[in-house]
Amino acid sequence: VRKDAPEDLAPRSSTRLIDEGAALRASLLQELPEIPARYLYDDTGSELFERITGLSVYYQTRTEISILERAAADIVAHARPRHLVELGSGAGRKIRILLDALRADGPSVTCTMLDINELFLLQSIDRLSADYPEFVFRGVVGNFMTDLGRLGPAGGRLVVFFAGTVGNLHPDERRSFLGDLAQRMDDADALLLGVDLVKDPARLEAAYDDPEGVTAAFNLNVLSVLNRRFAGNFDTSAFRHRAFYDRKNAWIEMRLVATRKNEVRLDALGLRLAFDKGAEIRTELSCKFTRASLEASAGEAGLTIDRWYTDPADLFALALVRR
Ligand code: AVI
Repeated sequence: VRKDAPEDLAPRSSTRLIDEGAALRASLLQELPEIPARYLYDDTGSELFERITGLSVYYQTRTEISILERAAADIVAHARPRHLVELGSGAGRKIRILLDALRADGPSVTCTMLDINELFLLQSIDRLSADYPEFVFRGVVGNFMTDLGRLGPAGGRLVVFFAGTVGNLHPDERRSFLGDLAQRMDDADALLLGVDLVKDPARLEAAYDDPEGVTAAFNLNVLSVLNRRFAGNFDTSAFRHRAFYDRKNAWIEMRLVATRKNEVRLDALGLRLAFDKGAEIRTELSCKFTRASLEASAGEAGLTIDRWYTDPADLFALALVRR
C-alpha cells in the first residue's frame, strides 16, 4: 500500500492556492455568479453525497452498480487491464465489482485511486487493501482536471470514471479533460465512463430535489466551505436550494437562491458581494447524454466508444472508450 508517497500526498503549493482564489473570485463576479462544483466536496459534502447515492429518487448509483455487475466480466475481457485507475473514487464501492472480476480472471493488477478528499481516499484504500491483499493500491490526492499526469505511465491501463461525474464538467472543461486524457492514453489503454442519460425531465428534477432535503443540504453546504476556506460570512439561512433541467443544454443546474437581500464578505478574496432577494448562484451542472452526444464529445478528443452498456430502462450507461 503506497498511501503516503511524498509526491502523492504533498501539500498544495501556495501558487496553486493563489490561482485558485483568483479563479473563484472571477467566477463569483460573473453575471450569473458561480461556485465551481468541486467546492461541494469537503468532508461534510462528501458524506452528504454518499447519502444522496442511497436515496430512492437518485436512481443513478444503484443503476450504475447493476450495469457494472452485469458487464464487469465483459469489460475485463475486452480491456485486459494491468493497471486500474479510478478517478474521483469516493467510497470505492464500484471498483470492487471490477476487482472481483479481475480476481476471477487471474492477472494481478495495481490500482491507483485519485480523489480530492484525502480522508475518504485513505479510508477506502485501507478497506480495499484489507479485502484484496493480492492487489497493490496507491492513493493520489488530487483533481482529475489537473493531476492526470500523476497517474503512472500509459499502457494496459483501464481508467474508470464512474457516477456520471464527467457530466459535472462544463462543456469546455469536458473538452479539455477528455483531450488531456486521450493524449495520455495509448492503444492498449481504455476508459470506462459512467454517464447519466437524457430522460423525462420530471424524473431528472426529482433526482436533484429529494423530499428529505439531503440534496438541499449538500448544495447549501458549499457556502460553509467558502466561509471556512476564504474567510467568508455567507449566512446559509439566506439562501435556498433550486434544481432544474435545461432541455436545450441537456443538463441539470443546481443553484442557490437568495431568500432575502443580503451582503457577503469573502476576506481572503478581498471580495464583497451584494445579493438582492431572488438573486442566484450557480453551484453545479450535471450534463445528461445520449449515445450520440457522448460519441460526439469523445470524438472531438479522438476517442471512440468501443462498447456501450446500459440498463433495461436506459437510465444510465457505461461506455468503454478507446483511442
Ligand atoms: C457526482 N455527481 C455525478 C452528482 C450528479 O448527479 O451530478 C452530484 C450530485 N449533485 C446533486 N446530486 C448529486
